[in-house]
Amino acid sequence: VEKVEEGRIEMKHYVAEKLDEKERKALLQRPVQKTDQIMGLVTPIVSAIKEKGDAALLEYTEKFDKAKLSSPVLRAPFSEELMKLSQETKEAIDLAFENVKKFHAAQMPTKPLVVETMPGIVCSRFARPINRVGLYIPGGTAVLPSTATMLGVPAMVAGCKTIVMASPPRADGSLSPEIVYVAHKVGCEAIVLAGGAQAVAALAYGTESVPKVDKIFGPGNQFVTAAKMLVQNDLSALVSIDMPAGPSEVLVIADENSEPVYVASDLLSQAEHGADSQVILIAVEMSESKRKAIEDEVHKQASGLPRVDIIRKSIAHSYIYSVKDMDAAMAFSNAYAPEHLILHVDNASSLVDKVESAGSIFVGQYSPESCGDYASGTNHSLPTYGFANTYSGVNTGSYLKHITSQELTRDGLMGIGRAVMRLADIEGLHAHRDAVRLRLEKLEN
Ligand code: HSO
Ligand code: ZN
Repeated sequence: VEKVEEGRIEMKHYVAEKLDEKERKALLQRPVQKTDQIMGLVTPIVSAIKEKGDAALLEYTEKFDKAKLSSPVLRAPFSEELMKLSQETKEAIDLAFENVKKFHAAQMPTKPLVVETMPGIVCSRFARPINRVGLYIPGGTAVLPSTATMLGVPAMVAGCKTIVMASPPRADGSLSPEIVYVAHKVGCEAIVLAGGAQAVAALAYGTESVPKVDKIFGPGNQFVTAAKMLVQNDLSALVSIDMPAGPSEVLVIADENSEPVYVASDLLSQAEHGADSQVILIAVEMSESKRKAIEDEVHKQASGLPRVDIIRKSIAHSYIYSVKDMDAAMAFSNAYAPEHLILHVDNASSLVDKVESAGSIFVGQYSPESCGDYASGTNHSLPTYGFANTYSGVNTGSYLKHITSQELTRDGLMGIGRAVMRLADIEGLHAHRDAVRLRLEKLEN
């Protein structure tokens, strides 16, 4: 690890060959989240909403967001007044909306899956929308209307009947007009003017004015995440969540031919999200001078950004990792399972087949993460913290459930009957066996 100049914004540097197995493993670990402490703070908030409904919700919004509201909910139709936007903003949102809609509509299963497993036995599977969904749109250090599009469009495309959004209001009680405009476009029926654990609890249990939902989506800080986990575990809420969410992250793979200006800008666009974000650069067979050029760019670009203070903190637990070849880079990336993977190398598309775990991939130097974050069509709600090894990002399927069905003919039952009776006997479940036996006996007569 090199010495850091005073004030310089610099990532740590490790060389694969100089690390032992234990040190390499440690690099795969995300900065630790203090979940116990957070749970202790969130539990009473969730209980208060469950017990006192709107009154508690209004109280927390006044306490945490400094907004004194008369009602915690905005109901559709939303007035024009609430979604006043410049033409340029409107056009940008509309363009993003259409791309996200195109890509997510194409994910909709078109027809039931039907398979005849044996003569006279037909199994099928078809999708139905989740009835009521709640979408959490973060406020905090950055308001993210793009998240309203990413969560709202697939809900609309999937055909969810009730779409409810929740987002913390500004101190004057208003919401960003971009969020209201997207809510209007997706056919959202109510917007809860609340944030944090209290908003999640209101969606999970419902209150006098907040409609209860069946599934809660959306990123958020540690309080939002803790509340989602808590309500998911409360069987009385009967609510599920999209995925466990952690701090945002990116892993960039670059080599001697990569453009330092682009590489640095991609690292920084993730680093500016939050102090807890992590950005990693895998340098493949890279000369020291190329690496220095990227480091210089990181410092130079970061110094001119309004969120430089956040970046200083996230860069402090970010690093460059030098490896000898592309196989080593891909192996590390697959083990880390990044939320975003950016391939800044020639022939980037030929590497896609080698990716085993990642939330979303950005292929080649003209595919910055920003495009996926806002407008290319893919979803930006992605698994973090290594959960990309088992979870998919939010997609149209996240708003659907699948029902299976089977229909047996008389011949079908005769063909399968002996096996079913035998298996029921093995389990000692005679009612199961007899449900087949009694039918077969009748058929034989
Ligand atoms: N990169 C974020 C999504 C986002 N970026 C929203 C800008 N706005 C998800 O990790
Ligand atoms: Zn982003």
